[in-house]
Amino acid sequence: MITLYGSSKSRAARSLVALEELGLDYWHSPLNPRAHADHRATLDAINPNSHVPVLDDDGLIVWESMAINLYLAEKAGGPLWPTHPADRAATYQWSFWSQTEVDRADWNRARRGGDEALIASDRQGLIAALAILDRALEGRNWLLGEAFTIVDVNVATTLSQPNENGLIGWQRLDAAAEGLSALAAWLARCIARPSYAAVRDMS
Ligand SMILES: N[C@@H](CCC(=O)N[C@@H](CS)C(=O)NCC(=O)O)C(=O)O
Repeated sequence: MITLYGSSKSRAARSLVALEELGLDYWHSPLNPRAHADHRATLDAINPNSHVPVLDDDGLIVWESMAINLYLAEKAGGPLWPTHPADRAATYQWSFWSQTEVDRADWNRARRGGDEALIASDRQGLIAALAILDRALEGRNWLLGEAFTIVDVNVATTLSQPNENGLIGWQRLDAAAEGLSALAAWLARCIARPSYAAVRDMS
């Protein structure tokens, strides 16, 4: 039995999209620790970091959205999990890149602090990172080429959760308006998938 903890309006959306794409049976517990003290207590018992998402796979607890998604995709096998080591290397590379270069802790500080200079440099830094992804996507439908795989789920959901309608990061950047046309087209393909629609409707 698989349980995924975390509201669809949080980073848990990344793992909910992965579960939908992999076609796995699971139970969703939409923990919202900021709104409910009892949810916080439940979360603290399964993740010492007190963050969602958390996966419980028959008693195996995994936290960190990218770890959860890579674990699920490898375990499920099938078309979302690349068989060639070079493709798996690219999968790890872009998944970790999305966390260190896009979902950065220091950029979260800009969001909370309200410091205009920090917000402007956050925006420039995000655009510079996105330009790297844009170049990698030129001439290809998906990050690994012709096949949609788990790395597309990981990077797309980090950039824009289903409830964020294709706008990127907390500053809600529009890739097309920034001239990132390959990235904009790829993101549009990702968010048009049924998995995004399914998660958008969840609690
Ligand atoms: N790197 C973690 C980040 C998880 C994270 O920051 N989750 C937020 C929700 S979006 C959280 O649980 N924050 C704790 C809180 O809301 O108190 C991951 O990707 O799983």
